[in-house]
Amino acid sequence: SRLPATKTKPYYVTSPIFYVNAAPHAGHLYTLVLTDTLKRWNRLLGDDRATLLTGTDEHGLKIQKAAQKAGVDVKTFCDEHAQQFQSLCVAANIDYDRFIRTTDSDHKIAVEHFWNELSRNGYIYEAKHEGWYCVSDETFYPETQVARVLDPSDGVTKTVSKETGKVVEWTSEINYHFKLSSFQDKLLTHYTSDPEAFVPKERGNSIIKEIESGLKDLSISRPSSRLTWGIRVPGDDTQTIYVWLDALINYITMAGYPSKQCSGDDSLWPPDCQVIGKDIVRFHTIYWPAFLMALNLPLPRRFLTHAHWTMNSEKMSKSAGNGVNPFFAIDRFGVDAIRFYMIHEGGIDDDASYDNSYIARTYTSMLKNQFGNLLNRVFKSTKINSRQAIKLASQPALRNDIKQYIENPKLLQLSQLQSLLAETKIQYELIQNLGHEVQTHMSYPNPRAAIQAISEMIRQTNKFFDRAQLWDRLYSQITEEAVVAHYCLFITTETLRIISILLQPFIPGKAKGALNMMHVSDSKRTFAQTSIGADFDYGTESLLPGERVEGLFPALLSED
Ligand code: ME8
Repeated sequence: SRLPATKTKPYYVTSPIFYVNAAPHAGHLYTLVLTDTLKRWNRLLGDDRATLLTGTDEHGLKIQKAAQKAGVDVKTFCDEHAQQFQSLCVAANIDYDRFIRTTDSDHKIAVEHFWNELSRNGYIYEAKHEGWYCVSDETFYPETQVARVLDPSDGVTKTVSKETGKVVEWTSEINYHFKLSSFQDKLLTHYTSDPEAFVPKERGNSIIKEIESGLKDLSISRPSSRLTWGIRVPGDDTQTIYVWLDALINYITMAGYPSKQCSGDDSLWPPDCQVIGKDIVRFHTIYWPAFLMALNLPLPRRFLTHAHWTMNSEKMSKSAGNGVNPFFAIDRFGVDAIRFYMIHEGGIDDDASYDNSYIARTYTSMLKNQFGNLLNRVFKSTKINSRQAIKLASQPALRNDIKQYIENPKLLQLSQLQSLLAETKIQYELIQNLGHEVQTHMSYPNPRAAIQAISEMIRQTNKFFDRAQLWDRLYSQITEEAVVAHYCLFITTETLRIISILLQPFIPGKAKGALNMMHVSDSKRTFAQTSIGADFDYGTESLLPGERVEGLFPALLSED
């Protein structure tokens, strides 16, 4: 069955697929949350087919050795760890369309086909390969990129990668090579003609330099005697496919490769954005596009590369053993508090230091005290009937009055009302522009700037609302005062409605709670409703005296 014809292909975003050699930590959660926010944002824009792929990277020496060390059969070992990453997606509210595992059978078919095509197009040859192999990084390093260091823990001198500090071992073997060197010029042309490919741009510069300094052919298989855990080279059982070639192909397995067409408007391929950490940029922006070019397949449109979370100035990692357990963090602070913190404070350009007390502070000061309180004051108050203000604003009479006052402020006798109306006008313009501003950041994409713009709006609206002193004015005997106060209240309810719609991709649970609290109908929660006056059918009556309500943002038990 063919998909219905549409003008554009579905938005497609991918996360890296995670190695299953250890349990997930907060750094993995970050990558997932960024990816999820992008997918949800595109759904919000109205792309019902926006798709997110995540999963696990299960083959290779690193996993084979980890399973051996654990004394477990490799597939059982993978099943257990893959399950943990899948559970993390559920706990973190990651709206994935498929959780792919490189041990899935359709992926194996895709990898074998891909290999055969590379070979048919003349890009694979057999040769002796010598070099420093790093199991931890699953990569060969040239002599210039390794160093001898003394390990103080056992007094032994070891050879390590200069880039990652991980131990390497000298390896000499016959294996298959990919003609990466043939793609040097094509890659350079591609990146110079598409400067938007790297986000942030600066991260592209070092890759471009690396390409310019010359690309060597790439070893893409290992003897099956050493590497048993992987996909065999088609037609040569003695060799197993290099784990990075195998892993990268997962992104196109999802698009139905090889049985489905991988170009054109009906195709999921290529990805609109691939989210990756800064440690895996080379694999994704040199090797991967070269493999795709060798098959004349469309290239990923953009790479969002992010920096790392650190603990005590060191990268949070499985091997350093300083990884924050993301399940504990979610349990302790709530999933949306973590998502909010990570997007708000997480490093795209520079590393960010993970800090529990800061999670609590961001949640309490911004979500609970500013956003939550304002929601309560407007929609759960005995003094304010937001429903009535919204109804009034839907009628021409109030709008005509306001229009007159704006055109001729002198009509307002009270000077305080003149200044309140002037401030309301500023608030109107800010909120009317917010959707566009957030969209600009998200299309770059820069989720951090997007959420910070929303936070800034929340801060601004609190100040505006405090100064407005509405509860004294809504019931004023002076008609003009009541009119301005109702309009001002309407602009506040609109602000909260629009902010809550825009927050859905970032903190889906709490944003939904906020929209429910203001009685916004389910069908009016998309980007199309983020302009003032797009919805007049929401709002709440005032509470009865003594009526109590559950807050949307409960206090945290402890704040350290
Ligand atoms: O690299 N802060 O898997 P992986 C932020 N299987 N992000 C972090 C991080 C930290 N402290 N630590 C790790 C792999 N990450 C390969 C990918 S894709 C075809 C294959 C990020 O489990 C890291 O940057 O080691 C990477 O993007 C992701 O977690 C998965 O890391």
